Amino acid sequence: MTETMIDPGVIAAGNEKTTQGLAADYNALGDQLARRGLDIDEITAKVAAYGVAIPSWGVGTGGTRFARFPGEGEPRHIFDKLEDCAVIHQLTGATPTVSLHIPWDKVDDIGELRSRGEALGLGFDAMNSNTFQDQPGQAHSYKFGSLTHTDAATRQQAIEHNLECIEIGKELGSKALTVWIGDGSNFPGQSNFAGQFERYLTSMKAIYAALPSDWRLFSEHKMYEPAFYSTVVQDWGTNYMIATELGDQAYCLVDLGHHAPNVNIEMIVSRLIQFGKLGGFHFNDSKYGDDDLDTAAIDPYRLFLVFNELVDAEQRGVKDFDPAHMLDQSHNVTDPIESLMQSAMEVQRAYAQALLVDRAALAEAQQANDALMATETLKRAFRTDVTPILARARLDKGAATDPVAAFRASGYRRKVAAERPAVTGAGGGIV
Ligand SMILES: [Mn+2]
Repeated sequence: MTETMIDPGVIAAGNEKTTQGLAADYNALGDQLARRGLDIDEITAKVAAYGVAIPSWGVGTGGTRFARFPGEGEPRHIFDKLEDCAVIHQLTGATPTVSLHIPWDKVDDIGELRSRGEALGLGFDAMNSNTFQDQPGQAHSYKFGSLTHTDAATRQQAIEHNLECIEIGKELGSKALTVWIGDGSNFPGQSNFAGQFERYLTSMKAIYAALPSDWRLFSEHKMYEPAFYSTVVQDWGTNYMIATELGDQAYCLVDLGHHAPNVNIEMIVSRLIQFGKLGGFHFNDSKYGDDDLDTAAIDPYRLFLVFNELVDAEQRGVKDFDPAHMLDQSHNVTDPIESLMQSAMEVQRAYAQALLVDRAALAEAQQANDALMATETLKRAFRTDVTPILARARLDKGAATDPVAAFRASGYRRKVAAERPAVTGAGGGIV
């Protein structure tokens, strides 16, 4: 029996108020989709089965390099974070797993962490290592790099940290390690590009060699920051070279915020699918750069276009196609629980919309070079309001039809604010 963080009575009372309206909206949408040859219940079942992982660091307020303004009742440690993640999953039914970050989430008793996850109905997704900041008592500093550092002992320390992440993950039932490094340079001439990348590959090969046979290794690219002149793993091309160089268990992770403005991310996704190297996603959004804003806050159409590629691959039956889906965003002015719930639902929305694309009509328009009809075919799916499908999927699994309203009605934030004294400097941040 899963331990619930929110009184199921609060959820039931909220759902009760929306049941009638939802039934009417769902039936109307069902009729509309039936005229397009689509079975609404099949789409609802697919959406209900969809899950996106919550990053443990996302439930705390992020902050920028200028300041961090903590919210009330912030989690003090991983056990508090798990409870917040359980709230998100209970209310949305869409986030069954948590992605941990080591050392921020390090505990003495890993077995206790695993059982706590089980009690809350949560599994553990990809492990994330951290060699972009120094930890207290660390022998060698990462100021000038980690896996690519010019000093062999520093590289070895970074490798060993990643091996430790794998060991912890094995005990938790995780099946993947995500490696993102901040290594790069701030001045032209500071680093030898080829030598630095060679050291990266050698270090990553040592990590890859320790990977259990049923695990995947994800390398995550990011254009810039904290290095402001050059970054070692700067784009998907370099990332693809890494995954190819390492072997079959190595894949590329696409963080939507880690590209230059206007880059065609959906096309990158397609390329990686075509060559069997798409490992997974960190979903978020941005106006100018990085992962600072909530998923679909700025460009929901781009998120839809990414999902259009994923559904296309799914429906074509691409072999071994199983990308990991995770959120990774920084919350500075909202309640992180509310933002993460909203974002999980936005990802589900993009998936549902992509399922509505008339693929036969699209293929026909493409074949006939009918650019207008091709693009309108996508727009037609994107413009369809799938809200009743998402709400119905939640209702069917006992989650909330309106998660944010249920969260506010539950008084959870007030309750944890009283229980959790404010902490500073704990594991929030941007990865
Ligand atoms: Mn990321």
